[in-house]
Amino acid sequence: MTLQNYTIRPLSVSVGAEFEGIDLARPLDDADITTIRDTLAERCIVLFRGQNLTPQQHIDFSARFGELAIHPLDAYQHPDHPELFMVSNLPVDGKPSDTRNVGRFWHSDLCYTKTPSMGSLLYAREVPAIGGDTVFANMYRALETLSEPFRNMLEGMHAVHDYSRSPGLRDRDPETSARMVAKVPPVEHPLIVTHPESGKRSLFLSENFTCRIVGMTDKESAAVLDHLIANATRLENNYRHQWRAGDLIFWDNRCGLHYALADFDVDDPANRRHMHRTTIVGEAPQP
Ligand SMILES: O=C(O)CCC(=O)C(=O)O
Ligand SMILES: [Fe+2]
Repeated sequence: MTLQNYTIRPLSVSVGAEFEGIDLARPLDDADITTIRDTLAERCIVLFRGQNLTPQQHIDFSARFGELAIHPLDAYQHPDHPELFMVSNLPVDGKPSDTRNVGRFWHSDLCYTKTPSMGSLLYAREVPAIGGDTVFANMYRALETLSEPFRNMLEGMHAVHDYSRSPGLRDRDPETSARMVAKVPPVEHPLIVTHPESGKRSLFLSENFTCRIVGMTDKESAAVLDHLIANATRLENNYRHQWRAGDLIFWDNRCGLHYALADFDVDDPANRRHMHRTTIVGEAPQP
């Protein structure tokens, strides 16, 4: 049974699927949720355009996919809904928002924690006329497109993910950044992981946060990590989303990376970009 009539179309060869004709404010049954889940695990992101959701409706839809995370760090939360992480360049109490430059490099959300996020649902409330796109990459393909000898070398290896490498910390005052770093000590995760739903294997690493491969020298590690990110994020392996207000993108943090472009002036009041994000709790990545 399905409660709404919709169609699904790919967004690019490598990444993404759009559900057309679906209204997330209206009821969806378990079969619809399963279809969304399966498409997400296969395509790494799913897009729903033209949505008109209250914060509660956004939260209710997200909660059908798992427990919602409250961001572990000092984040900018919606005043009435701590589950909503605000990615916004609108001033807060007359001061520039701390989240006006979130995600300006290739990453998977909360990869620097023991249990990284399963997925995030970002809902665009206001977007600039031009700029502020988000780009996504498919980490199954990032693994598949490596040569067999290279893949064999990575088999069984672990990498260190360390929040203190975040370039965003430079924007915070030293006390806040020390407090944030103390909350999330470095963790190790397998470099090659198995997606718990699709059963397919993918690479698991981010730029900056993923700082070292266990057992390698610093130089070896840097060369390998650079190559893995460069290969993962080749243009052929991307989908670039130009946001419209009302778009909601659900991305899978277990098999995809994303990058929020800093190509517009975030401090120009004419460029309002205001998004609400929910984050689904995930499990420790398994090899
Ligand atoms: O603003 C965006 O497009 C994405 C920012 C980001 O990395 C996130 O919300 O996880
Ligand atoms: Fe992110």
